Amino acid sequence: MTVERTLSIIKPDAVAKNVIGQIVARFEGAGLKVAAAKLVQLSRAEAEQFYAVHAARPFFKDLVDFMVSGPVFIQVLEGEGAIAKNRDLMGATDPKKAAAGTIRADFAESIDANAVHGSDAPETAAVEIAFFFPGLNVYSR
Ligand code: RTP
Ligand code: MG
Repeated sequence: MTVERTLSIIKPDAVAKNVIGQIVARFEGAGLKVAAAKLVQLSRAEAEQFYAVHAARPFFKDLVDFMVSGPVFIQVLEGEGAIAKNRDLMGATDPKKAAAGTIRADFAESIDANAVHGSDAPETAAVEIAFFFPGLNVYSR
């Protein structure tokens, strides 16, 4: 396995629930390192651009409304197989279908307010990291 980087977003519902630390602890507990992090309020334009791949989907407006409804905690996570590892830790998109013990099973409310985002492939991870952390500095430790 190779060391990868992936983009994680702790979405407004989980930030509002005050569980940033509990979610980060799961990433760290699985061997992922936080390589960058920031708490930000997304603009509509940023949320629309970030989820542009879903622009034609019926849920797009609800998704953007939700992503700008409060601050989000955005991280770059680094580690062996980080992209798939993060997706495993997150669980299925719909929390009702998410496996027990996953972040979405434990913290998500609904398919819209589903606690976390994670990049789904190396190509999307690279684009998403560059979108939120242009000129990223990564510190060895
Ligand atoms: P994400 O991109 O946020 O990590 O989630 P994902 O890969 O598991 O799911 P994706 O298919 O990329 O969808 C992005 C977000 O759109 C919302 N969604 N709503 N109502 C619906 O049928 C529906 N489908 C997707 C979810 O909030 C999902 O996280
Ligand atoms: Mg996705």
